[in-house]
Amino acid sequence: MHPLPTIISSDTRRAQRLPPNQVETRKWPALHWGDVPTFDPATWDLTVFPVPFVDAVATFTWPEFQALPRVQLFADMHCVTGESKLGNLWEGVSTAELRNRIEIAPEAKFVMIHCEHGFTTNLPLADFFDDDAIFALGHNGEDLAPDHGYPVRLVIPKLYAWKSAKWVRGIEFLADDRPGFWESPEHGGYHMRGDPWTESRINT
Ligand SMILES: Nc1nc2c(c(=O)[nH]1)N[C@H]1C(S)=C(S)[C@@H](COP(=O)(O)O)O[C@H]1N2
Ligand SMILES: [Mo]
Repeated sequence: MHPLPTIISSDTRRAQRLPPNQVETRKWPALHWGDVPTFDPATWDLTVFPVPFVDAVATFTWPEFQALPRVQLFADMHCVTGESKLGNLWEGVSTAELRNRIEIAPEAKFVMIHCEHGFTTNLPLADFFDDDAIFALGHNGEDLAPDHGYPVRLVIPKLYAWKSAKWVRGIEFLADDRPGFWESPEHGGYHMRGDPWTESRINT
């Protein structure tokens, strides 16, 4: 076995690793809305919405997704409620790997991530394709636990952790930004981008 290529998230090289008003936690609390979904490898798929910004349907079955090339990612994680978990070693598929396999129209500027049970989150395309953005399948040497997103979650280290959507099933490219679950006014109006370093917690 060759060792996996390793990505070091640039935020882990900061002299001060904790963004403003965050405290470090060594535990790993599971935080989410709704129930932990059950995973059925026979019916699971990850679908890239085909229209209007991707020209062909791209659907990955569980065996297909598992066969994609893997990377390791060393990254910190910051929950908007104030806890940060530093120094995670994730294993997964970089979002760049997805970009290499689909044709995305230049009009696409945002993505909506669709998860089990209807959870969604939106993010700018540049953040989705950042060099430390991955679909994680493992954490610190083990498969993800069900309550942390098994089988596949997004990890976007530079944004608050609600953008690191668990149980991902669909990717929708958008020309115009649209609020996801927590970003919607009825669920608190969390920030459309959510940068922890500028404390972009709520849309103002
Ligand atoms: N599908 C889904 N993903 C989600 C959430 C959720 O409610 N549903 N919550 C987010 C929030 S608010 C946080 S802080 C992180 C927490 O990740 P963890 O439970 O692995 O610590 O997951 C994010 N991903
Ligand atoms: Mo969170």
